This record gives sequence, C-alpha cells and structure tokens, in this order.
Amino acid sequence: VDTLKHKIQGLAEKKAPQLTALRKEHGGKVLGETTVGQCIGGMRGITCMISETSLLDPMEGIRYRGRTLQDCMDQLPKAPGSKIGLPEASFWLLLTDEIPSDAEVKALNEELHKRSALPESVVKTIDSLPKDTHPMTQLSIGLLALQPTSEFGKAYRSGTLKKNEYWVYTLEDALSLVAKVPILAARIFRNVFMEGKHIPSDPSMDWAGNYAQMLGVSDDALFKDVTRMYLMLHADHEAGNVSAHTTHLVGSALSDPYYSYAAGVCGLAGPLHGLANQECLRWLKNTRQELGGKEPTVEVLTQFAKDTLASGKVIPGFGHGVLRNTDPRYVIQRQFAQDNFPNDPLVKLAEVCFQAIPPVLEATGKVKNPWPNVDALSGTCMQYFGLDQEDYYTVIFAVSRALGCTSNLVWSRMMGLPIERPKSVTLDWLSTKVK
Ligand code: FCX
Repeated sequence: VDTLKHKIQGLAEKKAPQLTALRKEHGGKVLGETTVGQCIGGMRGITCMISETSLLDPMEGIRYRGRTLQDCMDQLPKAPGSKIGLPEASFWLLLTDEIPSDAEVKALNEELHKRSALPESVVKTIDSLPKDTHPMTQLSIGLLALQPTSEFGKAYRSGTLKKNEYWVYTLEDALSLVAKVPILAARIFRNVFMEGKHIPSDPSMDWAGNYAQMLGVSDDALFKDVTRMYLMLHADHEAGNVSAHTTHLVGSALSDPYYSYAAGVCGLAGPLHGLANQECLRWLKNTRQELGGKEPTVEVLTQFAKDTLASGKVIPGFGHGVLRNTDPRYVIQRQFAQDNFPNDPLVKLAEVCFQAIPPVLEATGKVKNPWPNVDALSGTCMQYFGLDQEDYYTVIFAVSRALGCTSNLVWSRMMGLPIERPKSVTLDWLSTKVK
C-alpha cells in the first residue's frame, strides 16, 4: 500500500501545477457550446467532467492512462502460462499511470487477499436474500452492507479528517472494496445457482483467477483466462457512462466509496448499459432456438434483426453512446473466441450477427453506431465454459468496473473536485431562450 500511495502522491505532485494553471489561468475559457438538442438529449458530447484514469476515442476505443486495450493486453503482467494482461495490474495502472512489475502485482494481490474477508454481518445479509432476487440487486445490497466498514466514513465522522487526506482514506476503501467484491460476487453466484455450496478463496491465486475458481463452473484453465480478460476489458470506460458517472456524482457529495459504487452498480443494472450483456445472450439463445437446428445465415439473421426492431426493441450488443466503430473490447474477445473455441454454436451465430446486424441498423438512418459493442460477445465467451446463467453476467461486469470507478474516486478526492451540481431548466425556460 505504501508503494501505491507513494506513486499516486508522486503523480499528483507532477500534475498539480497543470491543475492549478487550468483552474486559475484558464478557468474562464470556453470549451464548447451547449445546444438545446444536447440539453434534451442526455448531455451527449458536452465536455464537462474530469476523469484522469481513462479517455475514449470514438474510433479507437478506450485507453487506460493513454494505453489502448491491446497495449494493456501486451504490456500488463500476466499469470503463469497466460496471455491475458491481469485486471488488477490495470487497477495499478489506472491509479498510478505506471505498468506495474510482476513483483508489484504479486504484492498487490497479497494485499487484496489480506483485505478480502467479508464481515459475518454481510455474509448473513447476503445469505438471507430470496434466491430470486436479481444478482445485481444482491450485489448492491452487499456493497451497502459493507458500507459500515468504510475507513473514509469513519475518519470523516471523527471530525479530524483534513481535505488533503481524503484521497488516502478513499484509497483504503477502494482497495478493500476491490478485494471484497469478487468474494461477495462469488457468494451471490453460489447462493443463487449452486444451492449455497461455497468454494473458499485461494490466497495463492491472482484476483481474477481466484474469482473464477470460486465461481466453480469449470476446471478448464482457459475459464480463468476468460474471466481475467472480461475483468481487464471492462475495468474503465471514461466517467460519462451511467455507472462511472453515478459513482463519481455520489462520491462528489463525499459519500464513501461503498455508497458511491453501490449507486453505480444500480446504474449498471439498466438494460441500456451493463445489463445489455445478459439481454444479448438471451437474444442469441432465442434466435438459436427459433432457428431450430438450421445453420444461421446472413439472410435469416437479417430478418431476425428486422423483426426485433419492428417489435420496438433494441438489438442488444450493438450501438454505443460515444463509440463510432467496432468496440475494441469486442475485437479482443472475438480473437479469443476464434483462437480457442471457433466452432461453438453461439460463437458461430455471433459471427453471422456481426455481418447481418450493422446493415439493418444502418438502414434505420438513425442509429449513430451500427457496430457491435463489448456486450455482443462477453456472454458468449462465458457460456462456452458453462457459465450460462445470464442473469449473473452484469455482476461480473460490476466486479470489473469496481477497478475504474474506485480509482476515479481516489483521483477525484486527490484533485479536490467539488460536489457536482449542473444546471437544469424547464421546457418553458428553454422555449423562452430560443425565441
Ligand atoms: N438497436 C435498435 N435501435 C438502436 C440501437 C440498437 N442496438 N442502437 C441505437 N438505436 C436507436 C436508439 O434507440 C435511438 O432511437 P430513438 O431515436 O427512436 O430513441 C436511435 O437509434 C439513436 O440512438 P444513438 O444516438 O445511436 O444511440 P444512443 O446514444 O441514444 O444509445 C445505446 C446508445 C448503447 C443505449 C444504444 O445503442 C442501444 O440501446 N444499444 C443496445 C443496448 C446495448 O447494447 N447497450 C450496451 C452499451 C454499452 F456497451 C454499455 O454501456 O455497456
């Protein structure tokens, strides 16, 4: 932890003059105009927030601290025998702007294991939930049940916490939250789908590999890799998306990371955001069932896609609020599937969708990005290894997104960002304004 603190502090000292200059010398400069359309249209494209951890390019996708996801795959330390950049190494990168050494990732994993035990009260809360409560609801309840353990909350209540120490306690909570979230998530999985038969955490394993073994759906070493890949690719996606923005907004009120991330997880549970991965697998499975053993063809899939649109539904796994190209997270998962299980029926179906669906969406004339996003394949990769409980998929997304959302909270407190309070107006106000 000391090394991590030291590195974050060092980076903040380097960035401090930049932040001061931007605030003091350029604070009055105009960044862009806001149109009436943007005001009504979900604030799309308005530059109005700082997030140091990652930046999205509409064509090339997300970069973690300037590194593309392929760079992260290539450069981040790996588990023995694996080709996947470790997600906990991306956590280090997001926090410090440095690729950690193997020894640093090992030390980070030891620290996470030390912090990973769930308090008995949290275990009881989770175990008492009805099994038909959606896993995402269970996860947000679990995160809130952990809130009393917040070091930030305790320190703030003590009345002695200074502003320049906020980030230190936020980092403490971020580390503990990241340490506990896979344990909590695996417990939810085994409670809901495996009759409450739990698999203990293995302190010799990496963060994501251990999560995979606690889920316990497959002994295949590749299942650990697919989990590592899922958790590395979903870690961060700028701060404007619903889960990251919600976490950031709630954190700006100095609510601690447990409150803030529980709120973010509730946003991730929306079908237009994180829940799209479960919707996508459902769509693929239904399509496969309706095909009734017939080989999927572009013609048939084109018709299925048109029928979905005609019934007033969106085609899950396609489109994006900001990306304007095939999501690089999709590209990396596609490569993994092609390298390891190209003949899986759902992988084959997803391949045909890749050809059939973009032209159908393009033909509507309104979809800004007809290309697949991350959710179009993440579930398909998981189901191959037997994790086909699609209601659970967004929980895996949430385990991963904890890395980005909490790193962002650390940096927001480090930079002393204030409570968020954008201006809202009424329709009458807008109408008067445009006259
Ligand atoms: N299927 C059908 N219609 C779509 C569509 C899709 N996949 N994508 C966009 N559209 C429609 C929108 O619904 C909107 O219609 P409207 O004007 O009648 O309301 C119109 O096209 C313009 O939308 P657009 O500006 O391109 O996209 P938005 O920024 O409004 O929405 C999302 C972006 C991602 C919400 C949208 O593309 C969608 O609903 N996709 C399917 C769900 C999905 O895959 N979500 C996951 C996204 C992401 F990866 C994540 O957050 O996890």
